[in-house]
Amino acid sequence: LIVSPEITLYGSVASRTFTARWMLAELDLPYRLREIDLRRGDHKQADFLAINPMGKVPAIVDAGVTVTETTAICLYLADRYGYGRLCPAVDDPRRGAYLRWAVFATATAEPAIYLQDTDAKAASGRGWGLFTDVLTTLDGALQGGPWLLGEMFTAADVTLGAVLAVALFNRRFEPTPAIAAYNERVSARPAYKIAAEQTWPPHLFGA
Ligand SMILES: N[C@@H](CCC(=O)N[C@@H](CS)C(=O)NCC(=O)O)C(=O)O
Repeated sequence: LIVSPEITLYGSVASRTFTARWMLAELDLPYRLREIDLRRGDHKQADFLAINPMGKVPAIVDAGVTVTETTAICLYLADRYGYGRLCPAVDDPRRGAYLRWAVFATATAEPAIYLQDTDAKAASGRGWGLFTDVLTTLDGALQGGPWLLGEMFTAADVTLGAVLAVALFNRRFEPTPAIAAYNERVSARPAYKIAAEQTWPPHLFGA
């Protein structure tokens, strides 16, 4: 079944819209862009709040289906338009690792990297735990490669790759050699480069 996507991406420059754009570019999907200007406050206006009551970008609407949260957007697009690319099939044993790392990227790694809790007692009650545990976990997951599922590049690499790329660009943490090498590999992908240029246009942010 070949479907013709009718995707609208709600996004802004210099934002996590990067992740959605990267995924759309990996799948070579056409989409309409609705620019949500965060400085002007478009994201807190009623028309956008009707799409995402959090008032956050990115969001997509695909033929009437609304998806928010970068990881959900990546998983949705891979399932819907991957046709075997960018995600293992539901009965493939790699599906467990795929879902695990895709969710880990934004539910655990991202808050741990930005908050960097060091108090083990406090961290045990928090969903993201200790930063050092996250670093060890990611380092272990990236020992094989080139991607999280070995030779198969998936949407999980987009969600994790985007979190790591932005955090490393902003020098939020010192990467292990395996994390640094993975970051080099993801940033060399043509779709990553397209999304980076669209999200941080050189005329606004420099090359
Ligand atoms: N958990 C969300 C985070 C989205 C998010 O925080 N987006 C930021 C831009 S990078 C935003 O829209 N901030 C505007 C605001 O919260 O006022 C996701 O993964 O999509």
